[in-house]
Amino acid sequence: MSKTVFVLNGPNLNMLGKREPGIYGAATLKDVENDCIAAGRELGFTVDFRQSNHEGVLIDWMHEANEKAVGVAINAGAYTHTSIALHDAIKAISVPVIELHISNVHAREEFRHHSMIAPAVKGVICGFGTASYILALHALKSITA
Ligand code: CA2
Repeated sequence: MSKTVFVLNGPNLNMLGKREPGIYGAATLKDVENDCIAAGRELGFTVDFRQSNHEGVLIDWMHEANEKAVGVAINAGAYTHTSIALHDAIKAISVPVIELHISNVHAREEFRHHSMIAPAVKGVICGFGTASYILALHALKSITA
């Protein structure tokens, strides 16, 4: 039986493929969702893929994941760099969380070098374009029974 994983996306990721293709690529968030669903199927996961521009919604989804999912992959967008509340939500749940980024945040502006959520997650994947999502699913597979 397949296990559910949540793939969560934070602010502005609904713009993927519509602006800044030089940084984030040409794929839309719908393309990424379809790729995650297909990769998830191969790995034995049912992927529940969501995006919100609102911090509190992402926190509610973390709590929901704790009840419904075996793990979470999150691209928290700019909340990565600011959100103590998201850090606390990740600490408050018992399922593993993988932080992911499309771009290599360490090769970009200084303010993107620090992640508020990195100390709370199991591991971080960044810089592989939208393939970072697929790599995060593989990471979840490797750490869930
Ligand atoms: O590289 C990533 O995945 C980021 O999480 C993307 C965030 C950025 O704030 C992080 O530092 C790194 C930004 C997401 C906004 O996505 C857009 C996509 C297309 C056009 C405009 C924004």
